[in-house]
Amino acid sequence: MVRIERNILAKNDQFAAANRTWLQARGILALNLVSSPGSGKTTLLTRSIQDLKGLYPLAVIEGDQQTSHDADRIRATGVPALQINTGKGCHLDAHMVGHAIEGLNPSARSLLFIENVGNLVCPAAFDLGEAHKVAILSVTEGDDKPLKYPDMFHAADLMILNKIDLLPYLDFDVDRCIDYARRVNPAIQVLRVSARSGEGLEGWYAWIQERMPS
Ligand SMILES: Nc1nc2c(ncn2[C@@H]2O[C@H](COP(=O)(O)OP(=O)(O)OP(=O)(O)O)[C@@H](O)[C@H]2O)c(=O)[nH]1
Ligand SMILES: [Mg+2]
Repeated sequence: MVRIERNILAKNDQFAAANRTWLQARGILALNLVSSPGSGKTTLLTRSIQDLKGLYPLAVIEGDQQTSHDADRIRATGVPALQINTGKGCHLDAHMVGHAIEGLNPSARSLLFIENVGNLVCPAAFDLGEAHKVAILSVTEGDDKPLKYPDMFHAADLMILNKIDLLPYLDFDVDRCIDYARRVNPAIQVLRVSARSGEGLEGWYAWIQERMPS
């Protein structure tokens, strides 16, 4: 079993390297959004698209086991989106994403968002060729998640704490959560946002702007 897993990941890494080379050659910033189901990835994306679409060309790859609900939500903003249905699969892999990139053909110097399947486990292991994994954790999920699912927070360069508008109704301890995240990944950056109210989103946009190829 260990050997099969190694073979699958090695194959995935080859496809991921090809995706990364293609994206970097065109100055495209690809961000892989990972989280448990319902943390607010699509809500954050639709809001970000509205605020950023005057600044950069944008495109979105949506991963879900079933339905095209999320791609439909993105297309309603006027930005091209391609839905990948993974069926029984619990994550996107680099081969699927390579085909999606071919289909979308994002323009040079654009921002490409990849919304992974909602799952805090499997997507951590699969490089898609992105520049960064961004972990979204909503405050309704509990502050101990970085310790319970360390691979995901170890793999991410940024943790976005979403739904902070709900903090007054919860016992979520923001400082404790950040401490747990830094225990598994001392370098992780943290932003506190509400995709609903827009609070904190300027920090997210600045984080993106700093990473856009010039
Ligand atoms: N109060 C509040 N609700 C939010 C916020 N962001 C998202 N939601 C709500 O959370 C629910 C799930 O949001 P989605 O954006 O669909 O979450 P998702 O991570 O894309 O979900 P999957 O794609 O199924 O994994 C929706 O009812 C959103 O309206 C927020 O900042 N505050
Ligand atoms: Mg979604």
